[in-house]
Amino acid sequence: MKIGIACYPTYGGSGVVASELGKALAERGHEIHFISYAMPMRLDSFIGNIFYHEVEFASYPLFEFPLYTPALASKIVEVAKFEKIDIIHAHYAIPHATSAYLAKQILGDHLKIVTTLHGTDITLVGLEPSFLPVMKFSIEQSDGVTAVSRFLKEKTLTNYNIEKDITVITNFVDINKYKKIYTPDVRKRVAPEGEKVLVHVSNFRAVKRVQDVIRIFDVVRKKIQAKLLLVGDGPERSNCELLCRELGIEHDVQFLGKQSEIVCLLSSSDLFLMPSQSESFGLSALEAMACELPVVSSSVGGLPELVVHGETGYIAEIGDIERMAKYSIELLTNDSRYKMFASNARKRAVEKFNKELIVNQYEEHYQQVLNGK
Ligand code: GMT
Repeated sequence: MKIGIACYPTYGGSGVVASELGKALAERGHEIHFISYAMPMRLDSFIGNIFYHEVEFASYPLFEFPLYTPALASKIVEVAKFEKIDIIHAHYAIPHATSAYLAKQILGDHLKIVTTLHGTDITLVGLEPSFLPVMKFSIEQSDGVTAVSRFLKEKTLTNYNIEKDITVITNFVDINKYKKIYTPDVRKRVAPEGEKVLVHVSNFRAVKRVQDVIRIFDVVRKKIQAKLLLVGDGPERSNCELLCRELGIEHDVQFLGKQSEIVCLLSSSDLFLMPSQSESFGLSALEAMACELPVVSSSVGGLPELVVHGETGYIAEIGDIERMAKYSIELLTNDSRYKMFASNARKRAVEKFNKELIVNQYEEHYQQVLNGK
């Protein structure tokens, strides 16, 4: 198949899923054309069968805001026409599904659109009155729609009052790349006194509740010797640094910023924290599980579909810092339970969310869309 992928290129779950999916499809012999305003983060090396088309958008004194939606639509038209694309896969509905719809109107019905709903495109941003009608329409006009969790599918159907068949295709992980590796040097640098290591990876938006991560760690640290690794960057970073200083724990917390080599850091850690306010799936928690890390998370969104309470980690109400800290301490002080959870976490990633399995589901979905089912 010839597949065009329209996605955000930045540090974020939808761009990661789009890039990893494109790479996996290219390895299977499909021709993949990425369309975005910058090179997607994870397309960092040359892979045959993968092409990248940059969306250019002109500025003009009259335009107070960049007009990305029509510029993206024009680029989709150009790529689809000249590269003879079969399917445009729009990742994150705003504005990708809308631009794809526009392109289809220009090119005709033979161009098929698959839209994957990722999270805040449905639960937050898409609900804004200024987006909602366009979102609903663009989703309804897609030939195929997938959502990354059962939770997100239900939210879409109810919030947008959509009567559309939505296929749940979860996030996935490359279990050969994401696996525990031996990292004695890094571990020694991170935790020189043999401390336990807690880790959190995100884009530091308010929705991730990174301050809760710090408060959970503060409670844990009072009971056991521990260090906290914070990976990623974003709007909440300064507030988080301030909080660490206020709590007097700044020497035990390392802000590592955006990191591309995450496996080594996960392998040097013991427990992953994800106390999000909203999370349609939780890709970074899955990547941690594949590296044998139990996860302590909030119970929101799709997280209970990923984290099995009492088997691969624990879940608690949003903001219940005491409980999440209690669960963390329980795991970090009980060696046999910890080992069982760590191995269960890896097993669940391998059995339910491994790349081969999920990419098969996307291929099947494309085929159904092309067959008009
Ligand atoms: O909604 C977002 O936060 C943005 C989105 C992204 O593009 O980074 O993240 C979402 O998509 C990921 C990949 O499908 C999911 O694993 C995340 O759970 C989801 N984030 C939220 O729902 C907050």
